[in-house]
Amino acid sequence: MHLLSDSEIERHAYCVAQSGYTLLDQQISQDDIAVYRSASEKALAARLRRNPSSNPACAIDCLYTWDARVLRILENKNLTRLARVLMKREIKLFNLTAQIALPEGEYGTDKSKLDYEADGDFWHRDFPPGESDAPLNYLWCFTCLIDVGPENGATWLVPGTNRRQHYLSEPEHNVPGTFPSAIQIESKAGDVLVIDPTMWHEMGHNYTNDPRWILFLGYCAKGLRSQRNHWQISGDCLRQDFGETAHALFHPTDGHDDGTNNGPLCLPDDWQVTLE
Ligand SMILES: O=C(O)CCC(=O)C(=O)O
Repeated sequence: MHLLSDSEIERHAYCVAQSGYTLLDQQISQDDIAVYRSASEKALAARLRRNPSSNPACAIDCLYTWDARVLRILENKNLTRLARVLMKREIKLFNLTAQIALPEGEYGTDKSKLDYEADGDFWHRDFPPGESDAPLNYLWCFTCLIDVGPENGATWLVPGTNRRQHYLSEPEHNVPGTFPSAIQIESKAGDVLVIDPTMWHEMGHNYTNDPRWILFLGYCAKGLRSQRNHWQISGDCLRQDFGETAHALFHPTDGHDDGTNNGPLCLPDDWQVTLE
């Protein structure tokens, strides 16, 4: 991975602040793509065994439980530097997830035919936009594990909708239809699409026969609640191998009760969660 200069990081941060997104090319090696892909495949197979779903949008939390080597993405200094510049404070892990767009014919139904009140991953903001000059609280990094384009479910974005002063009357979440200025981001395996999750975005349709594989890495500012209690879920065994960065990103010392999502987790059968 090529370490970006401080001015390149500043330039990416500027794009996220102004447009809501940026694209960092070729951030991970072929080896890492293979590791993250195989962990995602294992997680997906287990998910489909337990819960055959008709929803083409499939997110499997805590991907590191399927292969500890997935934690290598946390060592990417370009991503952590960018997150710190945008949040202007210490950061921690929000979630590390296999973010999969299933082929709509094979496993799922056509996304456009889903009930939009169900969780179909239609247009949404993950959080309301903050004040325009406030540092970000959350940052999403989508690492492509396959070339991604309009045919296999590339992410759609509405640039600039992260900026509060730009909205007039707020559209409703998940309502079908599109935004006239929406764009779909094409990227190569190894590229990372970074977005401010307060912007309007949605997963595209996957018209191919293969799943679209993305590794989702979400950061939040320390002091906020992350999506899962990663410290507890990672367990003693995995924690022994944490490098300094993983330790800092998982550590629960900010006194908040992590786990904004208490829904069921898909973990390997023999996984031991350490309750503290
Ligand atoms: O998978 C995608 O393309 C979009 C994911 C998404 O909407 C989200 O993580 O909030």
